[in-house]
Amino acid sequence: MWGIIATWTMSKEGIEKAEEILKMSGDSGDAIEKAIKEVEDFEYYKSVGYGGLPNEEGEVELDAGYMDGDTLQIGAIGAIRDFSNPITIARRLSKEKVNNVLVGEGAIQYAYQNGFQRKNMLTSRAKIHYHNRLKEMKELELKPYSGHDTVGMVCLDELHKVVAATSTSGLFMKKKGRIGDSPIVGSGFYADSQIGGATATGLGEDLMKGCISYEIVSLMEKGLSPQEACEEAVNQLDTKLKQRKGQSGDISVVAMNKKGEWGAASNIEGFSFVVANACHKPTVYIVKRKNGKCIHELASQEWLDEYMRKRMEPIYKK
Ligand code: SD4
Repeated sequence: MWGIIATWTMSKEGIEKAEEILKMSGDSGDAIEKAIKEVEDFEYYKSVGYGGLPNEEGEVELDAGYMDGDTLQIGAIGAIRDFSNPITIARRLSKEKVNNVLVGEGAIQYAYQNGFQRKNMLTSRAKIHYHNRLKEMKELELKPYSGHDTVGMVCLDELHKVVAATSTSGLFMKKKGRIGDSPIVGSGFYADSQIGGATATGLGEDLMKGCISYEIVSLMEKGLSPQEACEEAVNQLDTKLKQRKGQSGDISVVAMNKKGEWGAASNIEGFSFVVANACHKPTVYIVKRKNGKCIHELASQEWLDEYMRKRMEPIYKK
């Protein structure tokens, strides 16, 4: 049995690439890296890799994390600039004995010394978004923190290895050096091949308060199904945050257990995810909330076409 689940519709093409590897009995680490690279390289996705939106200072700073559920090795980078595939660097770091999590200049130096591909990740399209946002902020006093979708995936291969990984440009207009949950093990991602894995997307500052990916894996270990674990973890954190500070940021998660069963939950409307396994071709679902429960609605072709049209529509300087 193999399987892979990922946050957001933008993962679909990557999941199709991963499927090719997994159905040939390939390694889950290779499959997840391939899938995430596909998202990182597509310039119209403005929250991951090339084309990602910049920080307050107009620089693209990227975060990524990777965990091998067999060995529990982790690798992560935060606020790296000018390298094309953060996920590949994070995965490489997971093979080191120490120094597994590197940020800023240290991450850049490591990538440079190890021959990773350099690339200016700021596209002209992202520059226009930045320019427009600065203008809107002056005119309307908009909050900078909106417009963000992190790619996070959990993958199981036929040798029963579970891995989890993330890649993101984080929040648009974030402070220089800010990192969210995505490169933080336990918050943005977690994998244990004896149980399963989970990954999160949403407001990193809030996701970290619940160490939500670890929490989901822990709930699965106690016997909950991935769907039950995802819903329980999202609802608990959402309730706790509302009680303690009056509001909760966006919290969306996906998980897969060692049997290939999967789950997805969110405290917002419109969170989409992609899932595939041996009997299920890569399919996009949208999470809807009904009476406190999450249901998964199949995304129609019309919905998918509109998603892509919106991502690729021309933008103009205001
Ligand atoms: C972050 N969690 O940097 C990321 C952003 C994200 O959907 O996932 N957005 O806080």
